[in-house]
Amino acid sequence: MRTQVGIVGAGPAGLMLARLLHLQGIESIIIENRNRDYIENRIRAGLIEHWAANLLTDVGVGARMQREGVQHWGINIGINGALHRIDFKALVDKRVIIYGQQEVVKDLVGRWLSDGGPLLFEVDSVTIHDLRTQRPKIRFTHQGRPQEIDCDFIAGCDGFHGICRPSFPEGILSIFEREYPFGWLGILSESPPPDHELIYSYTDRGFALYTMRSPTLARLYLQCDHDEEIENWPDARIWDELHKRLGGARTLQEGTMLQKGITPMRSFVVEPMQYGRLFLAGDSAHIVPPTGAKGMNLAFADVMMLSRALIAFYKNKRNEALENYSATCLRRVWYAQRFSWWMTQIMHRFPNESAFDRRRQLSDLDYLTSSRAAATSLAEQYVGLPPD
Ligand code: FAS
Ligand code: PHB
Repeated sequence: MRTQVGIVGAGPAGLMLARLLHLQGIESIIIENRNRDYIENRIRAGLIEHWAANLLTDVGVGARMQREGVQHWGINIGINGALHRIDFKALVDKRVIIYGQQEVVKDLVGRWLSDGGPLLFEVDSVTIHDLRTQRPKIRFTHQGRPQEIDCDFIAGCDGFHGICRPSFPEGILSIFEREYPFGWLGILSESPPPDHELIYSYTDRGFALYTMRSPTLARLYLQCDHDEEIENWPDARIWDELHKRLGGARTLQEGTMLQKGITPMRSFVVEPMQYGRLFLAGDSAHIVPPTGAKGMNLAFADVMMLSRALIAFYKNKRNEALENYSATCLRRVWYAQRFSWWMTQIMHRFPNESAFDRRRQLSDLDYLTSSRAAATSLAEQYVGLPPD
């Protein structure tokens, strides 16, 4: 097969890139190693930044999000049961939208296939080649037959566990990472969330996040040990801890648990994000702890930059934006890394914290919830800065 851009991975990054290029008449082929049902039902992020929500609408896949998504003009910070609202409307006049990542993926896949876009599901043994030539290649098997995509560029949108990042030759990549001494136990429950907006709750017992997918579908997270086993958390224990970490601020209704799982917490960045004609975007190049809700939004920002660079190449034969892709993306990536690290360290209990750390953290939370300047800084970063 021959195309202009070969895209490995049908997550938010790969699907949005294909859409942005399609709108400019640039061809691409997407290959995905899972089946359609799996990627359209994989529970992950749920919060869309202001500019990213506008982007989904601008590229013509935002109608269902507008109908079924929930606009939020603020969040609540809980400190041992005392709630403090951060008013996005008053501080930055922007909103975020709560709409499941799997719904975004469903909308992007639906539009791509209805436009006749090539997307091969359940591919296997994917390898990439000739990255430093003008005609890189993607080799894989599909329905048991060996296949090859001959293209001008490869977009590595295959996530943290993909094959594109590991395809960089030895010694090219610098890795920056930080593991956190805790994880998140997340549940999806058929019950109303305790508040119509998110509650980030700091308590002496540890962090909890009360978010939702709809007014009747709660998405609830608990800070747990990083090596915790889900078997140690029967539903009753999860509910008991969720009640306790709400600290009486709101009433929490229990419901049927549809899904529960534990996510490790890490910060991870590789530099550079390109090698020859291979360009990484999204989780294949960087991971943020979900406390700042930046994961999916950062993937969209990367492919905004990459699509602009590819459009400049194909439309105006300009190479600069492609050459500067990595540097351009990494400035924003490190902004998101800094914010996500900061939200994580201000909201969680750390196992080896000193008494001084404890007091300093409580004073941090006090300053955040009583200073307009601090709240504005949080609001500006949380709703997301549009990709420049
Ligand atoms: P993705 O991982 O979404 O997509 C990569 C795609 O490539 C996948 O479909 C994968 O199947 C495919 N692929 C992998 N290897 C391949 C190969 N060799 N060949 C072909 N295809 C291949 N963010 C939040 O903000 N809030 C959250 O609550 C949150 N929860 C998360 C929970 C989990 C368990 C995980 C892993 C992430 C979570 N995130 C969350 C972050 C998440 O939203 C990511 O940032 C987002 O999915 C990144 O999108 P992509 O870069 O497109 O990668
Ligand atoms: C979610 O709704 O899943 C969500 C929201 C905000 C976060 C993390 C997860 O910070």
